Amino acid sequence: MAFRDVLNIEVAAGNGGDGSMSFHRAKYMEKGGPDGGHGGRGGSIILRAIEGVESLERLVGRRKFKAPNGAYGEGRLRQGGDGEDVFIDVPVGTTAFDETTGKVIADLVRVGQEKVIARGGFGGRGNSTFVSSTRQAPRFAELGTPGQKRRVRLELRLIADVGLVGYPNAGKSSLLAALSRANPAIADYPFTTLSPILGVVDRVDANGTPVDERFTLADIPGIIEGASEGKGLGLEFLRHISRTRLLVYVLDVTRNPVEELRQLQGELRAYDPTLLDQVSLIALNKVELTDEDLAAMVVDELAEFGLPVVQVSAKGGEGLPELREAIFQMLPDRELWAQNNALEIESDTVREEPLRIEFRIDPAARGVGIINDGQPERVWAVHGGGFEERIVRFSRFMDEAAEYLGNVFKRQGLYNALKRAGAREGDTVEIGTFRFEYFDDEQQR
Ligand SMILES: Nc1nc2c(ncn2[C@@H]2O[C@H](COP(=O)(O)OP(=O)(O)OP(=O)(O)O)[C@@H](O)[C@H]2O)c(=O)[nH]1
Ligand SMILES: [Mg+2]
Repeated sequence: MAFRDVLNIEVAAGNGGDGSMSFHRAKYMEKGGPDGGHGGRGGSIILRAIEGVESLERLVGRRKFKAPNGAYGEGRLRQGGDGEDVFIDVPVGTTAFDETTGKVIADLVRVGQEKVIARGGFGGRGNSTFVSSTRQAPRFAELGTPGQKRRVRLELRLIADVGLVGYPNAGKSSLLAALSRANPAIADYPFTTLSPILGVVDRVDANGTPVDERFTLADIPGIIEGASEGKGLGLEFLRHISRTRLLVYVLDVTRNPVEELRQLQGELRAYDPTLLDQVSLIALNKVELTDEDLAAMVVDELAEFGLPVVQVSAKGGEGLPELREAIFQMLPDRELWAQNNALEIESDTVREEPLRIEFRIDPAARGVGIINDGQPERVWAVHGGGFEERIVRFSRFMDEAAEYLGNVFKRQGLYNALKRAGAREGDTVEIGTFRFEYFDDEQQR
């Protein structure tokens, strides 16, 4: 299966279970107290970062994910069980976008990091909750809320410190192999490398003993002219160097390095101009194939790019310690870089819409519960403030829950707001698909 670093999936969290409307029953007792339990939470869908560069497709395995619903509450105050969360394992370096809004909803940069991408619904409260001094036997319960549903686009970008870029056959994989313990395929034909490969490079002191300092190096398929327009394999893989902190341009000294670098930078710029802002250096490879004077001439010509040039031979080992050391010295600090380059991630918390009251006059003279003598109906439509969400949770028990909801709305200042807006006795209040009569009493102040 081909390496995939982009994958679209659909996720649906579980719904919250409904609260139970139940009354205790016992022998010789006609009707006991309310004993409806709460519904359970719906399961959430959670992305989890695991180690290694793996094809998203193979890891994720499928395209649709559904977490179980929370169970209904039951009589005898039995609470419904929660739906279990569903984990989707993805390689570290995976970013998730909401396909509809385009916003980043998760950016997993550490192994083990988790992020909820679809939140399970809340369970409803059972009728036992709604008992009060004036309401001994509530004949209503709260419904659960729906789980979040989303289309999500996953994108994998390697979390590497340094990226190797260059045309096919320049010797990128050879350099990776020479600098690290990675063992990439190396061959004398273009596009030997088909998917990104990571290696770890240790810093060594003058005696060749490793000191406790290292960077990760990413090798990607060769980039050819037209890559930014989708030619070759390059474009697909450019995203993997978008989060490296340093780029190494690998050039073959025996080809035309100046021209190649110009084209290469052109491709990078066309794909993402910020790639050229990365700290960079040039590894002029295969120098053992040319004489020193010729190599020196090429180095002079490359001066126009204003980048340090290190002459190396991945095959012969020449210049490799210098290249390694140059990278260590130029590599921007990780923490600082992360601070400056963090993605803005959509907040988890659902922001409540502000309360908005709209007035309109309906031609049909149908009041709520009253006949208003053929007069046009005055309607106050309530949006936001969480009122629609709340009323929906009692939709199956509207008549029974009306008084309770009325009190809640009053406490939350809805009637005062309506009054300030100009509502009069007998007007209609509309919340979502529900309508009731506005009732002005002094206590509503
Ligand atoms: N003479 C010489 N040959 C080299 C050197 N480095 C790499 N090569 C050869 O160049 C060819 C291509 O090397 P790779 O490392 O596969 O090149 P690459 O840039 O990874 O190529 P793609 O993966 O196709 O983009 C192979 O035959 C290598 O043996 C070098 O320093 N000197
Ligand atoms: Mg290669």
